[in-house]
Parts: sequence; structure tokens; C-alpha cells
Amino acid sequence: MLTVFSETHRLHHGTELKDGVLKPSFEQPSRADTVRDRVRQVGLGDIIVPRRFDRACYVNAHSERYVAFLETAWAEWTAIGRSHDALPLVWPVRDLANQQVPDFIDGKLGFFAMDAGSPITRTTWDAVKTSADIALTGLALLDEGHYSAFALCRPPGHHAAREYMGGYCYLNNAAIAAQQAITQGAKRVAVLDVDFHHGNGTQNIFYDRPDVMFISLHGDPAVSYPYFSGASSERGAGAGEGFNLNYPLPKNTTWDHYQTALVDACQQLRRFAPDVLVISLGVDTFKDDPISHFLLDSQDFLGMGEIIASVGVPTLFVMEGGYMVDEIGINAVNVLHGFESKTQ
Ligand code: SP5
Ligand code: ZN
Repeated sequence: MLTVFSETHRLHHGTELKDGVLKPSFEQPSRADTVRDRVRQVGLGDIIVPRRFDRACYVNAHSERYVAFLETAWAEWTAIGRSHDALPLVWPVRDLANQQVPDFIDGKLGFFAMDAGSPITRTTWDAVKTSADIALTGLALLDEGHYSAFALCRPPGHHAAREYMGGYCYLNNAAIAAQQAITQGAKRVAVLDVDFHHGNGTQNIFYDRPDVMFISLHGDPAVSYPYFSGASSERGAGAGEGFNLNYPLPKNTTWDHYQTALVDACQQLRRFAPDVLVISLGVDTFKDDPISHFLLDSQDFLGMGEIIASVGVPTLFVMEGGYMVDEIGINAVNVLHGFESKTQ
């Protein structure tokens, strides 16, 4: 399996508001480098650099004004003399229903963000668009006849919705790739999200769409970030009803219980019969992950890849979360090895 990777990810590393304190983000550059090192060490396949794509490819999954915000936020932030990372500090919740985009940068940050977990630094946008290009390059490899590819994206994407960033995410790499597949003529595409956290952004982008199925397995929102989405009652809207499936799982979920849900999800995917499957591959379900509370061990990730292979369609793996940096390479590459063991 080919891996798509770029050193450009290192341009992004900021702070996040964590337990009431501003600290360096868990989403750190060593994550992607560790996964790249493991890909090399085990000889998964060649590692290639991404191609460049037009910004129109991002605007297919996001709104024009949101992409424009990401492009200009740093300039607007520094124009008033600020030099530290840009973070929002006020949000348009419930009764604060003014849907006008504010003119001032502090208002824009709140309007286009869901939390204080996605800092914008001077060079964030370069890393963000390269990350989306990595996913788009991975999709191009499938178009060119590869049965699978690994888009080693960083920053991750699945919390980024049509019009907001959050949870370390800016552009939704998996959603951009899924939408590109549709734009290029696929009739049905599915996104399966195995990151510990609910893929609220991907759900948001495809919620009313019958041509893109979204399935997520994640920590129960009653006790897990992002708290405000991921219930099993969220099943899609309008023509998209029934094409959004959530599997919230309890604290301390082990592989035994997890794999039952995953097998069920893959049965749903086979019934949908997508032309392409995109996997939002987070490995923060690992037992020692510092911000999550499932109990998968490294061997279990092999099983995860084997079960995903049972869907039997061309598959693009897109890197999402996973913060136990020592193990993130082993766990992510185990999924890819498990998948290949059932497809070659
Ligand atoms: C892509 C991805 O995995 N994003 C995750 C974003 C999570 N952000 C907030 C997590 C807060 C968890 N707090 C737990 C504290 C444990 N000490
Ligand atoms: Zn996550």
C-alpha cells in the first residue's frame, strides 16, 4: 500500500485550552513522523509526496466563506498587533442566534469554530491545505487503480464541519476526499470513522445526503468529547435519512464489544455497496491514549483492519487522531496490515 506524506505538517503546532489552562496541543508534529517511521520500518510500501489541488476541491465540502476565513484569519489576527496563536473565546450558542458573520476577527473565530482546540498559527494554513491535498492524492491513487492507499494526514479533519473548525481539525480531509469521489462520478461513497471521538464534522457535511453514507463508532457523547453529537438517534435528514449511523460505546469498551459494533457497521456498508470506502483512521481507541477511554491493545488494530477488508471495496485510509505517540505508528500500521492480510 502506498502512503502519502508531507513534511509540511510540521508547520502546524499550537496551543489548546486544556483543563482550563493553555498548553501545547496533544496534536503534535511527532505524531505524523512516528507513523511515517513505522511505515518505513515495516516496509508497508513506498511513501510519496502529495500533488497540489485547487481550492475548489475544499469548497466542495466546506463553504466558500469558511475556507476564506481559514486563509485570512492569521493576517486579520496579527493586523491588530497580536502574535500568539489565534483562538476563539466567544461562541454563538442557542439563543445568540445572529447568523451574520461578524467583521472583527474575535467574532469570526467564534462563528467558525466549535471549541478552543484548533489554534491558528502563522503557518497553520500551509499545513492544513497540504493535509487535504494528501487525502485528495490518496483518492487519486484509487482512481488510478490502487485498491487501497494511506493518506497520512496531519492536522486531522473529522471534527471540521462545513463551516467550523474544532478538535484539532480545520479542513475535513476525509470528507473532501469522499466528495471528490462523488464529483468524479462515483455513485455512492461511504465514510467509516473509527477514531475514538465522534466524527461530527463529517456527519454535518453529509447529513442530508443519500449518496454518502457516514458511520461512526465512538465514545458515548454523554461522557466523551465532542459531547453535543454522536447519539444513535442522529440518523440523517431528508433524503439522507438512514444514511448516517452512530455507534456510541461506553467508557472502558474493550475489543470484544468494539468488534461486535464494527462487524455490524461493516454489514451496513456491504448493504450500501459503495464504490469507494474512506476510513477516518484514528487510533485514540488505544488503551493508553492520554485523552480517551477505550481499551483496545495493539493486536486489536490488526483485527480492525481485517474486518474493514470484509467490506470488499477500494479503500482510502485517512489519518485522524491518536495521541499515545510511542504506539501510534504500530497501531495505525497494524490496521493497514490487517486490511492487506485479507486483500492480497
Ligand atoms: C482528531 C481528534 O482526535 N480530536 C480530538 C479532540 C479532543 N479535544 C478535547 C479532548 C478533551 C479530553 N479531556 C480529557 C482529559 C484527560 N486528562
Ligand atoms: Zn479522536
